[in-house]
Amino acid sequence: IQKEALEKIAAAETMNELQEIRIAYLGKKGSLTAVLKGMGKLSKEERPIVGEAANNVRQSITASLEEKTAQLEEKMMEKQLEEESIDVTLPGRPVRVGGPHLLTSIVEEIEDLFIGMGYEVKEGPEVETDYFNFEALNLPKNHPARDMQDSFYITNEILLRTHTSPMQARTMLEYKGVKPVKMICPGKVYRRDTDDATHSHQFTQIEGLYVDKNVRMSDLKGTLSIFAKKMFGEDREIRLRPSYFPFTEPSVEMDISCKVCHGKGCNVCKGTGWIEILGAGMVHPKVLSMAGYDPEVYSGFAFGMGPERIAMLKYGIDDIRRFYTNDIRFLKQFHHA
Ligand code: FA5
Repeated sequence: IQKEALEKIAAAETMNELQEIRIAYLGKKGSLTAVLKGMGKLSKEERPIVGEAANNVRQSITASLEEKTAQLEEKMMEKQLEEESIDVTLPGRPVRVGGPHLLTSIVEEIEDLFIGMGYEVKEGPEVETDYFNFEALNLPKNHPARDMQDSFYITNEILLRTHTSPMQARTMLEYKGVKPVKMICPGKVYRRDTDDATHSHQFTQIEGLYVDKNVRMSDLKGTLSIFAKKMFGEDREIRLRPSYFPFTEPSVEMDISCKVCHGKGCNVCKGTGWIEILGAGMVHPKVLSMAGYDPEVYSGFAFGMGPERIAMLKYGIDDIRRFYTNDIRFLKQFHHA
């Protein structure tokens, strides 16, 4: 039995095999166990001799099993180390880093420019009340100019804001008619416009508002001129055209000079050499007084611009939808910006 067991142990290659050998010899039904069980049938003289021999065999098999188990464990460990080892001399795989979206960069650039002129940056709700989106801006119910901005209503009184102008009224109320106000507010706005190369149903605006004593139209023109030159270069001209917004009087639209281009893919600056980028004007006295500022004491200007249009002009982007379709080949071009 001993010889046979030791040979089998020496030949075993796995832990499972060792376990089987242990059961075959030392288990309850194992062959050595059978010898020990059969001792009762032996004579008094034979018993101690056979008993001692059987115990020796048991000890030798047990010791051999232990030794082999240790050997196999060591082998497994070596194998595992070999398989899992890392070749530190292999060249690494490049990690791709993302960058800010072009629209984010443009908005931040505009923010920085106005922060430099003493403006604070505010944020307002995208889900807005009819009161702030329209009424507080001198657009009472049934006012025909409400049609200028086709709206997404949620209930009768709540809608997705159609512009960032509600933040004019909200900020003035916050400052309670005493402190001067100098803020810009970037954010998403929503309109039931049909999407095309220059229109989107959801786009970005940046509102600006400056209210103080003795703010004049020439301050507005100077501010916008500085903005245009810093954004597009010293050689750019601006042009203010008379316009109409119910919340400013007088109202203007600002065009910026641009190179005329022709042909396919030329949607940004066709024909005239000018492109509209924002609406602006002197804050209407009614808007001032509704927000608690005395129009006899305070005056102000406001503007609202479209950063998508500004980026299109700056980088010659032909279609506003490129901002939202997120083609990585398009976005990657602006990661330096
Ligand atoms: C307004 O929304 C006024 N609230 C702006 C304003 C603010 C006037 C303060 C006076 C004082 P308007 O609808 O023209 O105005 O939009 C302003 C700018 O948003 C436009 O000049 C244009 O740059 C951009 N814009 C308007 N509609 C869209 C559109 N569908 N998709 C992309 N940009 C748009």
